[in-house]
Amino acid sequence: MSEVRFAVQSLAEDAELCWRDLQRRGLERNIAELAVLGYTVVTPEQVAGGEDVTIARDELIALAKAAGAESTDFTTYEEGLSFELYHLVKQGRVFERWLLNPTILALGRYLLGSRMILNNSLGYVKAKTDKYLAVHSDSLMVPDPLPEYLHLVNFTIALTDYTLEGGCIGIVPGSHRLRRHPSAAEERLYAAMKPIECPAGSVIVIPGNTWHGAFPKSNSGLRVTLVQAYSRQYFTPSVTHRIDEEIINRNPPEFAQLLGRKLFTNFDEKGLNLDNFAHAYMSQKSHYA
Ligand SMILES: O=C(O)CCC(=O)C(=O)O
Ligand SMILES: [Fe+2]
Repeated sequence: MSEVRFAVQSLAEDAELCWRDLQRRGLERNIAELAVLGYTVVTPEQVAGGEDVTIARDELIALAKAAGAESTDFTTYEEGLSFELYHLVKQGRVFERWLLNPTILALGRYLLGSRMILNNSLGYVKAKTDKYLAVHSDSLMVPDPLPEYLHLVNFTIALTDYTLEGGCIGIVPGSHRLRRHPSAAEERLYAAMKPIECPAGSVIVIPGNTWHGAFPKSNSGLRVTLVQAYSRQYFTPSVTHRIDEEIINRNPPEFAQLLGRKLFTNFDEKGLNLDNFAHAYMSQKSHYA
């Protein structure tokens, strides 16, 4: 078992580390917006996705078409939700790279702790539609009152420009402070949604307590989105963590951790991995380091 450092011993160091990482990436405005507004938009310059914006966009369109999306006008099981693609992290190197985007990871670790795991790896391809996506919070299965700290955060990577006519996401600013899910009536409160217009390559950070939906899409063309949601390590992921070991092995150790390879839970008759177990006690090991 590795040396255990008690969380309180490394508190000052961890807090400094976290702050320096956020500062180095110019994310001070973003964390202030998260606190006050309940969401933030990270600029393409901060995200630095480069060519991976268009590569991922083209791959998602190709995957959607191959899956027959055109035959349903890019609609899916839920009104207002665009065609959905699942478990992208195992479907191409570009999605592996996005999983490790340093700006996303810095914000994720600040919001969810350094042991966070992947909760979802989704793609959306959206065509013209007159339907809204109902207002909701992504803290599925979490009962009211929602906790003040977050269980999960949705990082919505806009791979095409987000505009109101293009059916962008709408967010209800300040809704995170209510710490509850919308009621059935509030799910239709589209007038309270602020359209989140931003250029391709931006990342919209939507913490699990924040109410959001999406606008109808009146223009032609496709809106393309990669969603990476991360959660704290105790929260059951929506997408499976089963993935070829080859993919785990060709990536840095943080990839394995995001795919749940450092969890102490789900052990068998051989029992605990004590290195991983050391992180289970809140008195031991830090949140950030
Ligand atoms: O991209 C959208 O249209 C909204 C989807 C949504 O609610 C989500 O990703 O949680
Ligand atoms: Fe959502």
